[in-house]
Amino acid sequence: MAETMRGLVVRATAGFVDVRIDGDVVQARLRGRLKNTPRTTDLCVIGDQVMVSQPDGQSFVVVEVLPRESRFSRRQPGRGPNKEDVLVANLDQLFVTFCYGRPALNMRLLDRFLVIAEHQGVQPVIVMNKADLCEPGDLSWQETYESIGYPVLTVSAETGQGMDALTGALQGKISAFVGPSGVGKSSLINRILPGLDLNIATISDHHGKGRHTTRVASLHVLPEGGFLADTPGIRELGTWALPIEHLDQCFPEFTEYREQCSFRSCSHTHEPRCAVIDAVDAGDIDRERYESYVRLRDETNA
Ligand SMILES: Nc1nc2c(ncn2[C@@H]2O[C@H](COP(=O)(O)OP(=O)(O)O)[C@@H](O)[C@H]2O)c(=O)[nH]1
Ligand SMILES: [Mg+2]
Ligand SMILES: [Zn+2]
Repeated sequence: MAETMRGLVVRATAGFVDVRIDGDVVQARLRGRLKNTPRTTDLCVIGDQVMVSQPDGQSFVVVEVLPRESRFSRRQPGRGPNKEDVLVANLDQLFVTFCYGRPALNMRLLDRFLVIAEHQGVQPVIVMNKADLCEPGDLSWQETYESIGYPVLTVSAETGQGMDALTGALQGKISAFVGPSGVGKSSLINRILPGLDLNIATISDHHGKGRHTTRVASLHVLPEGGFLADTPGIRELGTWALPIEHLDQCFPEFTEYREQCSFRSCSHTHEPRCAVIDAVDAGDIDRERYESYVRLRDETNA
C-alpha cells in the first residue's frame, strides 16, 4: 500500500489539480474511479482537502476528496443539468468590495452579496476601496452594517490606506474578493500580491467581457499565511439557489424578531402582527435592509 498524504488543492483544471503538501506543490491527476461516481457537484475544486498517493512511486494521484466544511457556489450557469458549480471549497471569508467615487455604491447589490455569504456559511467582510475619494458625508449606512455585525474596512489601493488591516484580516484564512467591476478588486489584489500582476481595467474594458475568461481558478499563497482565491467566475453571481423560506435567516438582524411573528411561516411582507415589520416601523431594523429583503423575496418568487 502506497502512503497517502493530505494536501490542499490550489489550482484546478480538467482532470489535473495542483496540490499543496507541506509547502510543496505537486501536480496530480484524479483517480479514474473518483471521476466515474455520479454527483451533482464539482468533483474537485480549489480549496478542497484531498488525499494523494504515489502508486508507482512517482506520479501523484488524488484518491479521495475530503468532505467540504463550507463552500462558495452557485447554480451552474446556462442551461443543462441542475448542478452545483463550486467556485471555492472551504472558503472562510468573502470580501464584498465596493468603493467611494465611481461606480456608486449599490446597497441592493451589497445586500445581495451579504445574503449569498450568509446562505453559504461564509463570513462576509465589507471592503470600501478608494478611501482617497471619500468625501465628508453621511456614513450612517456604515454604522447600520457594523451594528448588524458586518465589519467594514476602509482602504485605498491607490494610497495604501487601510492595507495593513486588510492584510491582517486575510491572515491564516482562505478568502476571496467579490464585487462589481471597477471598484478596484484587481488593484487591491496586486497590492497584496505584487507578483501576480493582474490586469487593471481601464474604463473601456468594462464593456468587454470575456477578457479574463481563460484564466484558471487558483489559490494564491499569502506572504503572512493564508490563501487568496482568484477565480474567473467569482465576479458574477447572478444565479444562485436559495430556498425562499431561508431568505429571512440570511438577514441576521431579523433573528430576534422572527420568532415573535404570529404566523409560523410568516413571510414578513403582509401578515398581521409581524414582529419584523413592527421592528422596521419602530426603527429597530433598517428600512433599506428590509427593502432589500422584500426585493430579493420577489425575485426568488419570480
Ligand atoms: N482613486 C482610486 N482609484 C482606484 C483605487 N483602486 C483602484 N482604482 C482605479 O479604479 C479602476 C478599476 O480598478 P480595477 O482594479 O481594475 O477594478 P476591478 O474591476 O474591481 O478589478 C482603475 O482605473 C483603478 O486605477 C483607489 O484606491 N483609489
Ligand atoms: Mg479586475
Ligand atoms: Zn413576520
